[in-house]
Amino acid sequence: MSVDYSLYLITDRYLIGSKDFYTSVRRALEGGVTLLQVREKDAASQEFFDIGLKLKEIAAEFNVPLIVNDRVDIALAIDADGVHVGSGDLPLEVVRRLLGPRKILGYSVSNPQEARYGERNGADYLGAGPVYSTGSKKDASNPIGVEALRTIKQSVNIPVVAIGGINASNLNEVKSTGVDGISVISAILSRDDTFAAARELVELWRK
Ligand code: TZP
Ligand code: MG
Repeated sequence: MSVDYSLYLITDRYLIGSKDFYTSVRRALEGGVTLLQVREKDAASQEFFDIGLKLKEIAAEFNVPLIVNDRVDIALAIDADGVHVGSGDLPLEVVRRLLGPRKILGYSVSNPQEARYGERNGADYLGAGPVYSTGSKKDASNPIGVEALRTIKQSVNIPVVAIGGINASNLNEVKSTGVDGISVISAILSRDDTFAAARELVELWRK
């Protein structure tokens, strides 16, 4: 499956404020989001399943793949397009075995060693960061910066998506590292108009 990583939206239902969660995500997809991840850290299984199923239906209307954060069981239960894991989750090769060869498998990295580990152990793409400081991940490590991002990109042959504090004002700097896309939470979901936010990012990315 060929995947467009250019604008990868990750959900956080707490960032929506008074907006409707599904409407906000739908508007962002209309604005040009190319890949969607359901990441709902403290959701119980039933709630995660319900949110995932609904988002999968919405994403499918736009032909956008849906990736599930951490939870292989939820991904299988809703027949999602893939799973994204980090070093504290199930080992990559185990996730790959559970998912089968055709699903998309993403892995979080913050240095070239982890990137090469991910590439060797079955990841289809890497999420690299946090590039800048972020308020959207409670246990985020220190920002790695754009030069480290460039080094990570150069150390592997699979797609690399930058994550962490990315917005319209630093997108060009991120893009200059050669990465395959940007992954954002707050730059879209904390905005009142998620359509306009996504559109602006996609237009800047394509420039
Ligand atoms: N992983 C590394 S940084 C981050 C995650 C999930 C949060 C990104 O959110 P934002 O709001 O785009 O900085
Ligand atoms: Mg995880």
